[in-house]
Amino acid sequence: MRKELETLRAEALERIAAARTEDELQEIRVRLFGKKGALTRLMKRLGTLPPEERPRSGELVNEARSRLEAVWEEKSRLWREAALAARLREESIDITLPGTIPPPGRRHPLNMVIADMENIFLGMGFSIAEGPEIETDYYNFEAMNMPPDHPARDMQDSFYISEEFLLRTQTSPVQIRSMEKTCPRLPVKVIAPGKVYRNDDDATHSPMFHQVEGLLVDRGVRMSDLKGVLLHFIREMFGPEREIRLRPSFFPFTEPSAEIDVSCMFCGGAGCRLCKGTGWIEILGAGMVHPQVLRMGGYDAGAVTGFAFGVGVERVAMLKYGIDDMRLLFDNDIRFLRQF
Ligand code: 2NL
Repeated sequence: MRKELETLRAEALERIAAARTEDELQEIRVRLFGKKGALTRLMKRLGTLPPEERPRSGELVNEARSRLEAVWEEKSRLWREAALAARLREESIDITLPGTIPPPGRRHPLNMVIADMENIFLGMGFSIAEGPEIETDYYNFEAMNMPPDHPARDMQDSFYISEEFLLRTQTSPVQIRSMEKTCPRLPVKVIAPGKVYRNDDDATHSPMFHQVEGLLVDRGVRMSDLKGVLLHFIREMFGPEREIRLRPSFFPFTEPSAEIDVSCMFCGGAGCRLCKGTGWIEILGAGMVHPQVLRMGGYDAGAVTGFAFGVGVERVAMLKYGIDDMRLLFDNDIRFLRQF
């Protein structure tokens, strides 16, 4: 038996040393130390030896077993370490390399135009007012001199949320709220930029668009003040050569009312495709605040007057940047937006 053990030990050491793959190494483990492995079988045979030989033989088998286990374990450990080292080498990164820098974002052209308008009116002493996009029927229509069933409501086909609430069709409710907040002090001098909503959707209308409205209420405000403020705005926006002209119009919330045209910024007024040969482009609606609207804002319409105007931001952006299709402003195509 001792001879057998010697041979087994020598062979096993050789096989461990010769093993080239993880599979081979695992197979050796099973064949040596497993339940039916060579060493286990020898151990079981100890019982068949004469009693006086058993202790010494047992010792020898155990000794061989721990030696072989140690050798096997050492080889296995070296392999595991080598495999780990290889993986670390492969996966290691150079943390001193510069990172990937995300391309910087930029302002949307509509927000650039809104910012321009804000700066122009801030320069004339106006404040910027904001308010909710979900409004009450009262602030959106009634306070603007459009009582229930007034036909002018049809011009602004609206998105109602309930009997009482709707998406605002203009930013005027913000200005009514400004009057309420400021009253009885003077002046009220605000612009209200923001999103507005109307139920139409085609090549030239989006159900959501942007508007900037302006309001000045004070003692002795006249139509000439409106003209001067809007002329300054237009020239800041479209260049010092621009002229404006006022045409009579109608809004329920202003009296008198006017459409304001700007001299064509493409042909300078000579007539071209953009201004349809007229030399003028419609750009704003405006007028003197209707006495009823002043009263709704808390003011004495006998003591104060005011002017108001509204301008579509999409329209201004299209004219300023020469965009011929409004939908481009809402598609969010980075190739388009990158140009501004
Ligand atoms: C347009 C142009 C306009 C107003 C808006 C306004 C606001 C108050 C009082 C009176 Cl608080 N008016 N805003 C005035 C004239 C025109 O927008 O084409 N709207 C349909």
